[in-house]
Amino acid sequence: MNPEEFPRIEACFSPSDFHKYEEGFEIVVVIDVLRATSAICTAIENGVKGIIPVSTVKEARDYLNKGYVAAAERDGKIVEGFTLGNSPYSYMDGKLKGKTLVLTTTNGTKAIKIAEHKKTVVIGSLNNLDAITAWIVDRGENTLLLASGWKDKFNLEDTICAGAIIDGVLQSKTFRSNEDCSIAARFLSKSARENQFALLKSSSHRRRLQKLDLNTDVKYCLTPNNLSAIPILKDGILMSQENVDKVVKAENSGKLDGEKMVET
Ligand code: 3SL
Repeated sequence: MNPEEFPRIEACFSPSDFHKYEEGFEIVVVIDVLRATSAICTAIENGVKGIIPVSTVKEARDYLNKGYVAAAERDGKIVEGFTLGNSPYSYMDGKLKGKTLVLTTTNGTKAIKIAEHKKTVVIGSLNNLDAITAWIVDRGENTLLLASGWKDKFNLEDTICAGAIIDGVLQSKTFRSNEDCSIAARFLSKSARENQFALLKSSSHRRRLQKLDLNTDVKYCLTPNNLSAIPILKDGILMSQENVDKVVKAENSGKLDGEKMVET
């Protein structure tokens, strides 16, 4: 195939820029290294059946009042009235295995909601770096990496993660990448390769979380390839490919609608 015809892989630095980049991309990978997408990958890998991303604390509270397991974070802290936020460590012990939970976070779930009209939305992080890279290559379609940033601003860690994914995908020699955002992300990711933690020491988000005593979370979220889960949005619920296949199979045989996936 002529390289000009290869599918594209590009980065978008912030949800506020999404409308400028989204045209022509039906696959969007949402990235929020600190901490939403790291927590989502961790939860799915540890057996959580589904995660319903919602935009507002009010929506999460409504679900909570109806008996759902619900998690809410704003400005790095668990919102009053909730016991769960976006720390990956809350989703590792298997206590939520088989459950569907509701999640709202400052940046990550907002980015997911912005992209939800696309054909396919998947979740990327440093934790599932190689897995998501291989998934993108395997799909072979135009793919946009959406960095969640911080309150619509650019951030280092999501951009570095996007750059690492682009590098990996381009190694397959079956994709192309043209945008300056993507080139910049690759440069940043190369500088970070030696020591992610050192480069990100000065990042604003890291400083914010350090003040909240969340260094352990930061270290975990910056660890590449400790997970292989690829959460996929299906009918508004993030789930593993295995569960997506089950839902599709059941839908096709008329036995189940999306709602039945939800077990509180
Ligand atoms: O998870 C998120 O949306 C984050 O951007 C917020 S935190 O500062 O990492 O808690």
